[in-house]
Amino acid sequence: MKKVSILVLALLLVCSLSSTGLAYTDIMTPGGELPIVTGDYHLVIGTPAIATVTDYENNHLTQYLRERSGVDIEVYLFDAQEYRQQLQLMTSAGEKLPDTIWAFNLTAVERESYGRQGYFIPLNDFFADGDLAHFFWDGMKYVPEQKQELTIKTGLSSDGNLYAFPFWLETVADAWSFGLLINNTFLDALDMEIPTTTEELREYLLAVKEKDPNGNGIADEIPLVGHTSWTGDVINILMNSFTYYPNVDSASQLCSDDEGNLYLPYATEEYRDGLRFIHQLYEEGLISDLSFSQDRYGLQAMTDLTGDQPDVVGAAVSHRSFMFASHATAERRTHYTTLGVIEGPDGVAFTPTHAVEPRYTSYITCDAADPEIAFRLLDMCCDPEATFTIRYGREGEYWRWATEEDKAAGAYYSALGYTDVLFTSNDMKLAWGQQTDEIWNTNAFTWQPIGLTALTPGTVYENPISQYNADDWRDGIVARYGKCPKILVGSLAYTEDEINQLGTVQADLNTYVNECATRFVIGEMNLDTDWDTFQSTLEAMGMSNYLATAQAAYDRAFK
Ligand SMILES: [Ca+2]
Repeated sequence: MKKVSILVLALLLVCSLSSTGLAYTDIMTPGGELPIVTGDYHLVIGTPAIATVTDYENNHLTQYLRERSGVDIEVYLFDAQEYRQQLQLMTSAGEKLPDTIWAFNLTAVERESYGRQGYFIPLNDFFADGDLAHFFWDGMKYVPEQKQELTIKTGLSSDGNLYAFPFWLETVADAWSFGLLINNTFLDALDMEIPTTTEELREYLLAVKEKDPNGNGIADEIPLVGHTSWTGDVINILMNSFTYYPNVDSASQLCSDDEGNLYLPYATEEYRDGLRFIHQLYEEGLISDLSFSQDRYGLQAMTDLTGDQPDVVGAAVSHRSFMFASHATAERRTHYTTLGVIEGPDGVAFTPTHAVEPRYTSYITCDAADPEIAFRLLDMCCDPEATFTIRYGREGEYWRWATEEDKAAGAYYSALGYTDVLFTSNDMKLAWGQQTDEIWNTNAFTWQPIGLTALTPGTVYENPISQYNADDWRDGIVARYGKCPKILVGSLAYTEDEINQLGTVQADLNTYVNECATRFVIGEMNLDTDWDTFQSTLEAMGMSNYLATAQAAYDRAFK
């Protein structure tokens, strides 16, 4: 501990030589005004070079940032893959760092380490200054109230410092994309309604198996199938009719009751009940074995059919876009209805989701001559015009402000209360992901909270399949939206001691649980005779200690 303190002190001394302190410079305008500077000012932004960006210097976004801020921005490119190691080498060699580093995916531990060593400066005071953080605080109106406080809190290191500038990227749909799509032509053939409970689902799947809903006289139907890619986990989806279980995008499998008492769902009897139900479906031949081995393309081969090929899939666990090569125009897209939640025998009806957290990937380094100006530049990125330009490219070509006509058409997610229409990129060509010198192909420094991304109009399509695709998916998302516990547990800031003590226990537990869950479902493990061994193995792996440590970290940050 003492050794660390001396190192920190030494580094702070090195850095303080190049710093002019917290004084505002004569050329900086008041917060919220643009440009940021009214005289010559040079500043270096370091960022990993994204392969699809053909030119950073003569890049529309670079020019835009320069013009709007008044800052003479130099882009220092790190290697696309090796940027973390590069930064490590630069710091250990005592090289001068860029003033600010953007789109750097560091872990919370790495972030804290650079912060504690003095390479990244704490930004708490900058955010406390409402002027400096003008666009940030103004943009908070697009963040749901219960998440506003978390914007900074979730990014705090265990020493209480915020070493990164938080940015949001949350669409309405992404966190609610996990669930079932059901074959409505089979429902019609079987004269059944859309199932809303686990028992109705089981009855439907049995009927698909036994009653030849595709009418070809062959028992070729596959009642329920998922895949091993994103959104394809059959057990995860069905479990949420018994106990809440977060999806794969969650920072951990930790759950919480309404008072902030954490628990691990796989240690509960409700979880065992869920496995019993899923095992029963499996035993009855209602869940395809392929669910546990095939990737998304395997499912696509089963559902993206044409011409005389009969439908075979009764229900799919997937994102709709993984079921078809082109989901907006696929011939069979209209055969599938996106479901909301399925209610279990005790009334549990959740959808697996995760706490969407801000991105903490932009830093101001100890070598920034005027951290306020670097901060103002990041703050400028929170302005909607800047954000849309970073995300889409130039206004008018790649995105535009909503017209009266767009507004009259109504908002796409009006059912969720997002009734305003602000902008659209519908029917505009996108630079995103392409080889481009228009943007930097990253969302890492955009302010796109859910309340901003939702402000788009509904679109009227000429192709009825495209219209069905847009409407059905939206209706499914709306039906799942918010069907989760009051508290979702996100990333926790562990202390260095806790990290050393925990080691890889979180990942190890998760791997072991996933493996056993599949084995319980397919009958390789028995829910009556092997359950206690399952629990005692989790215990031997360090489950209780992990939970207690997580609770302590949670309490420090949120209680
Ligand atoms: Ca058949």
